Amino acid sequence: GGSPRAHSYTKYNTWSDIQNWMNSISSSNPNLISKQVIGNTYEGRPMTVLKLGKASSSAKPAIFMDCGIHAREWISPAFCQWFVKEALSTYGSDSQMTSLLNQMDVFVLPVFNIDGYAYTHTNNRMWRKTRSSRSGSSCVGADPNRNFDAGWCTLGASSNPCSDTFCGYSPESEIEVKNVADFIRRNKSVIKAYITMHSYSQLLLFPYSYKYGLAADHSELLKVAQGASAALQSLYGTRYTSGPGATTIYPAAGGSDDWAYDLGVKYSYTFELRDTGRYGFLLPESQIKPTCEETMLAFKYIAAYVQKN
Ligand code: ING
Ligand code: ZN
Repeated sequence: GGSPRAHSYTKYNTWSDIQNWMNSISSSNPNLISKQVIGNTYEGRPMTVLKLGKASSSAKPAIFMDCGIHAREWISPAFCQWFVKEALSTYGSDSQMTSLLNQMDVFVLPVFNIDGYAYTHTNNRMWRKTRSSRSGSSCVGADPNRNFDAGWCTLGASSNPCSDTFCGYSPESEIEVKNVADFIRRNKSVIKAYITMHSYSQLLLFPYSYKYGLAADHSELLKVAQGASAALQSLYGTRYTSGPGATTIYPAAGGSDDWAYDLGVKYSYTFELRDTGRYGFLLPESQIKPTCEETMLAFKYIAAYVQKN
């Protein structure tokens, strides 16, 4: 075949385009990226984590970020792609990015719920859940952000397999959730921050969502979230609200940020990216660039804080 067309960071790419992009970007930047498959999805697609960071002789602390837990939130995987591009293109010129990747690793899972993401491109643009099925139910999928082992299915989740917030048949019943949870457990000693990208609502959430009680680190988590939101707002004036999930959006058990926090990953955040509902999940491609640019500032604010703490 001929040479591949350049990857577009200002379009909503298909899973196949994202896969090709991961292969080419990692083989072109071997000094800063390595690629690992952490398991396969229900339908057999490889869940690929990109590890960004300068190789080091000693173990480096790390940040884990995932995008695309929910299939229809297309701006989220677009951000993970943008982040990888920005990290590579500013390493060596931007002092913060250089220092971050020298001292820490950033694990990026560009698409968590790949089967669901593919389904939104081919069948149903508004699909949210995984694509798993079981005999005994004609309804497909569980909500991966209700399937983590954090107050599982006690609040703001449904035990009805046909619901969009179905918590699954047991914690980590969804293989995608199990693969990510296993990866984070395996790397628990180095992972200092967990960041997960959703849309929409313009919120920066932190634990807890599965209960109303405040996290032990509440005031620090709030302070960092407010600093990150201010950094984000400084670029285009986009306003974010920060707070614990249960009172800022709604109570919901089984979420990934609560699970990571209770595992011991202190800096655990859920972003709800643009917008506030005008376009909702159908955010136009013209907003990918400004959304990603402003979100980079918030990410970098959190990363700088984690790096020095
Ligand atoms: N919102 C999240 C959801 O899963 C959330 C909100 C965050 C719930 C953290 C639980 C924990 O419903 C979207 N848009 O998916
Ligand atoms: Zn979501």
